[in-house]
Amino acid sequence: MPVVMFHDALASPDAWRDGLAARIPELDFRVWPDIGDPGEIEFAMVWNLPPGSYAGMTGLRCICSLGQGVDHLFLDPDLPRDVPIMRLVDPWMSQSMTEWILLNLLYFHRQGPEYDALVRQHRWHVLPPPETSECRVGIMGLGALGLHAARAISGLGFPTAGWARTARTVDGVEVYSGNGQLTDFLARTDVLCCLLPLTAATRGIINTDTLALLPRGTFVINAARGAHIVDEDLLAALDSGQVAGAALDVFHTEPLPPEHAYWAHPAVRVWPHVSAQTNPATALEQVAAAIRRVADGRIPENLVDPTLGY
Ligand code: OXD
Repeated sequence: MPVVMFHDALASPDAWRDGLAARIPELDFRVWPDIGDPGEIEFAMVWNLPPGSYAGMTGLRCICSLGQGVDHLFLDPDLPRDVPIMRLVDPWMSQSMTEWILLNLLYFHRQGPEYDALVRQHRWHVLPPPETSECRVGIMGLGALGLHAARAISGLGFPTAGWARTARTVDGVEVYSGNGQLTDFLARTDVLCCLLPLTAATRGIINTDTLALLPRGTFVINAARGAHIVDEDLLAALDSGQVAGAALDVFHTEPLPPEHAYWAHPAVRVWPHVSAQTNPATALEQVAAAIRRVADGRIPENLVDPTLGY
């Protein structure tokens, strides 16, 4: 069985160690930085491993991101380029993400910001009811998470569109693709949800230019990465009313620094990166399967294309 290394500064290794031991009793599970001879490590389970840590891992056969995103791996200039990279694809995480998107979409759609303002004034006041068929939702990114959310939102009756790098067909979802269709996608979007992978092509994609293409009063939801948004541009759009509000789960710097303008902005809902947390209970099986495949000399599933960065 491959020698496994674990690193996640934010999570305990215990659930992973115990869960993997229950499935693969003979597994040699080591927690970074106490990994012994790095040349013995064959399978690395990592989240935000400090750059340069793969030095000496000459026997590495798989790197497994302990999350759905893999952008943290590419921050390391010394990431071994010839080792297959896999990520988690977990229906539990997709469900969790969809719930979080729905929570924020429905808060906006059901006039949560307006009613909260009325409550603060102790005012009992009834607004005209909102019309679901007039609230057009646009999902940027139609990967495992984006598709799950798009299907659920469309199932509730919201006119739903997705924007992806390449064209595809999704029942109940109008798909726009490539840079050529981004303008049309944004122009028809009243609630914008970002679920894109973070790559050189998507960094800063939500900026003054793209925000200006949205209808006035759009609500922005970001559960992907903080770096998809140019913060100053979003804050300016919020202050001008071009954007009505935002629900943000991810930030350029996490934890969000106490002095950041998002904390105090009345139209911003700040969340501490919890939209779809990694859950060892549901993700263990696929990691165990990947370790067994590597042991058999096979390639694991859910591989990332390093040239695309996701
Ligand atoms: C992930 C995340 O990528 O939690 O899974 O951000």
